[in-house]
Amino acid sequence: MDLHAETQSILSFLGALASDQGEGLRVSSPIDGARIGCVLPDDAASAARKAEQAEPAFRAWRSVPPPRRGELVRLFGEVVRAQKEPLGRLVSIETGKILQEGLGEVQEVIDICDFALGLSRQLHGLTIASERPGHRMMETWHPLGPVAVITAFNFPIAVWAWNAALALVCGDSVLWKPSERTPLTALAIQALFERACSGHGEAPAHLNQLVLGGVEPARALLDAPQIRLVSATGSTRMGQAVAAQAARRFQRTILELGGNNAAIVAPSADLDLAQRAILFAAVGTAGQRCTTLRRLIVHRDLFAPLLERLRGLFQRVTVGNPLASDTLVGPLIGASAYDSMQQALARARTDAHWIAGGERVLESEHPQAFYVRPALLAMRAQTDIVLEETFAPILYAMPYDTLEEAIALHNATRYGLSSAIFTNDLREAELFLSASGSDCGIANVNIGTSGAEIGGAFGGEKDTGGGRESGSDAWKAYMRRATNTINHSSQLPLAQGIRFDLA
Ligand code: UN1
Repeated sequence: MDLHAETQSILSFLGALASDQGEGLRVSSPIDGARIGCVLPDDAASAARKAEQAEPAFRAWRSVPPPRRGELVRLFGEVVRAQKEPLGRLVSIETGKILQEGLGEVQEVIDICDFALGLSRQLHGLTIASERPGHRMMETWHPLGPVAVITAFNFPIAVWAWNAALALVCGDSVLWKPSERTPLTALAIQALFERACSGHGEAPAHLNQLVLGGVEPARALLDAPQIRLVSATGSTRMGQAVAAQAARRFQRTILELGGNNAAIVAPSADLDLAQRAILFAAVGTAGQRCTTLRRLIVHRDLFAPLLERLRGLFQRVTVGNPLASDTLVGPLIGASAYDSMQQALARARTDAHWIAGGERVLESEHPQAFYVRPALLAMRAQTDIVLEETFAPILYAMPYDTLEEAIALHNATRYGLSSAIFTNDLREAELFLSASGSDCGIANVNIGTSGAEIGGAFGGEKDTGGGRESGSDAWKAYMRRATNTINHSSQLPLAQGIRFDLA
């Protein structure tokens, strides 16, 4: 079966009808570049209309008790669980990530639904000691309003789910603008969500709406007065535009932007473990995760032997059709990703001792697709190109002599998403995790930079945008906090001891 036929049959099996409308936004698979569907994009007017519809949906949903809201997320998680296989395949076809990772992404959706279900009974506020006799203080968390979620091609459903599962149990309605490259998985998810809604009974119409297309409908969404929170994943440039636009209405933002993640390999590291972790983090998803490992800072004594090992692994890794079970690296998302990779490699050439890999493969078989062998570069120093994020499988390696120097190199980028140290030395590990260690939102020991679990707060500092999604207390961004003071006495003492008595 060709990819168009397979895509359409998965979509109709999942209940997403009319997913090839013949005109509008053309969707192609990075596997072979061929068309797999066509969807009608929203324009500014239809995006604004959907934002208006999100308001009554919010008003109805906010009065449904949180555990009942959790029940909807549970039902949705069940539907997704039952369709893990076809959904995972669809993710693979539309993004080019290998099937294992497509299935992993669906699992991430299921996991966050489980998390959000539990959370729906734990939207806890505080009680606070009052300075006044006969008074009590407390915090109450209330639903916030319609939430706009803008997601990127590389995690076409998981990142929406991190946001939507939380927003829904918090009592918000959701408007989802997926990447222009991955509207089909979004249509499939929307169909499954509608199915869960119809089994629930209290879910209002327009609780989660899709807004398809590019910059125009996204801008219109941000302009809509109904939107109270914008959660956006993508480039730092996009995040700056979103933040500036949102600031005009004081809309909250959760920004999950670029990363230039590094790992330090210290002298006591378990190299067998480290090399496996490094390989997955650097070449998994063809280097197209925001958590991808892009810089390796290796103790000088290990530099040559570790790089030799990695060079062998990079050479051996199977690049090809992401649906084949032995493939570890699928295609890049498209021509511009390939061009950026080649430009970065050309710029890095003069700064490198040597470069292995980086070349295009399978070009004659798939002239419209962009498969590359992951590139490993032994650098003379951490030069300008190393400090840039290139969304492709390029790993730059630099030697270091002291851990202080390694941490300085590590923190020298404008980004601050994910980081790791490989060491069996407790002092080194703790220093890396301390206030004077990694400056990232995620800091790991003896695992790679990618593949975070949903239970932790996900996001990073500096030009990564500062947002936190997914686990821990990230839910608080999707609610508004009210501080309540209750006087249960018959006196009226004022705070700060102020006296304000009529003579
Ligand atoms: C992303 O690349 O935008 O930690 C998200 C990870 C995944 C999520 C990545 N769980 O690599």
